[in-house]
Amino acid sequence: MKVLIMGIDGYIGWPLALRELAKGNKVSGIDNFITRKRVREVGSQSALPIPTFKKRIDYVKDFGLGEINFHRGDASDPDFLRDVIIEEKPDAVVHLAEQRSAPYSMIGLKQASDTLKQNMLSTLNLIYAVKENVPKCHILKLGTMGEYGTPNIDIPEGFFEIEYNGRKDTLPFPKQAGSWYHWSKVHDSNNLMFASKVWKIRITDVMQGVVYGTRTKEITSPHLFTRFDIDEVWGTALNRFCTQATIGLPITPYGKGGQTRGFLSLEDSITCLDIALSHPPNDGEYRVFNQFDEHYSVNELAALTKEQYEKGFSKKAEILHVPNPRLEAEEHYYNPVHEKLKNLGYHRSKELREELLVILNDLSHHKSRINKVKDVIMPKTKWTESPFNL
Ligand code: USQ
Repeated sequence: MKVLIMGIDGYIGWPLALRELAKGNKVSGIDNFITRKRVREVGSQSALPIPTFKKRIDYVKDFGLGEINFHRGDASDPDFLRDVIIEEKPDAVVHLAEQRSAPYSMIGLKQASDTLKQNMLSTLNLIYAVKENVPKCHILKLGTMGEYGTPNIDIPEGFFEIEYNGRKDTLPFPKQAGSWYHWSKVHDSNNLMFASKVWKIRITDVMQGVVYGTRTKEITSPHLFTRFDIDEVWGTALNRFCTQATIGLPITPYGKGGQTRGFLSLEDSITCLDIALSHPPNDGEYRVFNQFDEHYSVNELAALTKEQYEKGFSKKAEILHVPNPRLEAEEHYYNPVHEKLKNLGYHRSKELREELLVILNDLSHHKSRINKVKDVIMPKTKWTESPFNL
């Protein structure tokens, strides 16, 4: 299979490239390195050192994994993306090339507008490039569990059957995203669903939870590390908690800490994407996968991180509830269905406690690097105060 990975230099794009190469697939990729640039702009860096992309390609060859055909450019440029699709003629495109930080999108108008424009344009460009050049190609698009928000009822996988005024239909589940970033993914989902209907494109829209971890089966050496962000803008909950424990900062659940989300390890995220690639949808099918392993509150994750750090390193870790910079429900019902990937063979690779020790151990070798960006770990980016209760 020929797989084109958009956003191949990213946290998920890189390990996915390694997995697909290891499976003997032909891998090409695009990236404009904007995440590297934006992380530098907030005064941060990946906690684990990562090589330049040129070096990455060399290491992949040295490890006997094969070759990556790389195209540097911006997916929101339609000509660039179309030309790559024409050259590569992929069987599947994995679209990971979107601005992925909720806090970044809430900094101000410029960041909100860049997020909405670039994310929606990249998806629209991909839809057209596929429709006009490789109409049988499978689009595997990374959406987010955050598209659904936190409704007070169960969350289905994309669609649900509803009866209203005596009539029944199967409809997309209502979306209630909590940041401009999450809304950009909702708009993408709507556009993909429409494209699939009118042009019979095959689409998998993955509603992924929060990913944690430093390793996958293929990341056997620091030369192959993927990026690992920890600052308040680019880092995500559990990865940040492990980092905070590692350098002796308090672990920071925001507000009451009852916010509950679906989580999964990096290894499991890559496995799920690979399963979706190996089981493409039919012509004209738009399918939605809820991709996470288990749901946890941030309080539970903070407590587990503290427990594992204290056990593994015989040192104390502290938990500090800081004022919530976001506007979000801090105590709520949460019960999303996640069956479709399991039905295709997905099962969790490791227990969370075990994975936490792997992350903490990797980070323990990079304390001085992390300490250099210590000042950008505490939350600063605030959702505007609002009288509305989300
Ligand atoms: N949180 C804390 N303390 C922290 C950091 C986060 O309590 O130090 C809380 C947040 O308030 C939030 C939850 O943890 O309630 C998740 O926040 P996050 O920063 O880990 O994740 P989020 O902003 O939702 O976004 C991340 C990725 C995004 C992906 C999404 C999946 O950046 O690309 O789409 O997770 S989901 O959360 O399911 O929407």
